Amino acid sequence: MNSNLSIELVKVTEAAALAAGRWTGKGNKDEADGAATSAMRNMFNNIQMSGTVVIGEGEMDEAPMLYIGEKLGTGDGPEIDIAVDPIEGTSIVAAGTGNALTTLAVAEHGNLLHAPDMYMEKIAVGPESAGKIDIDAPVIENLKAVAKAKNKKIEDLVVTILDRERHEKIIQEIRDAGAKVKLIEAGDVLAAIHTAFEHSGVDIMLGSGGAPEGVLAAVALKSLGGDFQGKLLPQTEEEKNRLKEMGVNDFNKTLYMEDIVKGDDAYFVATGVTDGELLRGVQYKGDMGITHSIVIHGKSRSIRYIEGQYHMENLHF
Ligand code: VTB
Repeated sequence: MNSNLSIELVKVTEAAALAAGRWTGKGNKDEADGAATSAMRNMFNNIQMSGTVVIGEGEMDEAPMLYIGEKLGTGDGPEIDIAVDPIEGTSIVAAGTGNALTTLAVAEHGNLLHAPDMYMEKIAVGPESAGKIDIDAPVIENLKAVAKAKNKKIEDLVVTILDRERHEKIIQEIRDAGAKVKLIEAGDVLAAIHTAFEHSGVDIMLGSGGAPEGVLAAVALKSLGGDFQGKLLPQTEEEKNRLKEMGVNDFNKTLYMEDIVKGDDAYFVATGVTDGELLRGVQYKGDMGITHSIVIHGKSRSIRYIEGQYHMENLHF
């Protein structure tokens, strides 16, 4: 993909963050999500590409914008598949707490898993532990492997996991092994990515979250040299039927990195909405809106941090 695409893509997440940031701390996650989605879609449509949403806000009949299958862009550029999460952590934005993002990933047509909106069991690690994890192994085995790869004691490992009742057993297993648990309220895309950044202090992410979020995290981690494995967890007959329609009959299949994102020509882009450990949130001052973004590109193994300074009156989304 043309590298000029990266700046076009960052404009998309910046616009979504500037729109969503107005809703920070207002207790209204739907308005925040709507504002981000609409800004994202408008900005996408300026890009010279023939894009298709493969992971979006829902099926065509469920979402008016950024639905799965929606065509984006001018239609006369490269064929690109797009995964979007206009706000990763709508509840965070509503509460005004930390680590909410606007995020997207793109890859050449056919290279992203079409993960339906259901749960996925996940394991994510940074580069040192890549190739050493196994989602099918007991928690203790993965902790031992990561501790060895990172030359740490198990007692010093930090494991992030969503703070949910469904994780009670696995949290106990982590604690029984002696490792530290870092509970998060929301946002497992960023939690997974943190494992690739030493300064986050996090070594591994475990537990289940959204399957679409799993694909976004996998794109980033692949480019960062980390590792990610997932398993779809259909909860109902309807979800099982969805998978059958998609040609997935073995629900228990382990999805490795290459099953989730093929090749390396993929971009992961995110802009902070609220302040976080990786990115600052949107700041408004006078007429100005200031954003902080990250662009990660697999092929060039590059990471760019971009600050955007906008005159809000010039933005039309
Ligand atoms: C998951 C997780 C996301 O929402 O989708 C979660 O992947 C919703 O899961 O990062 P629950 O049903 O457990 O609340 C996020 O945390 C935020 O979108």
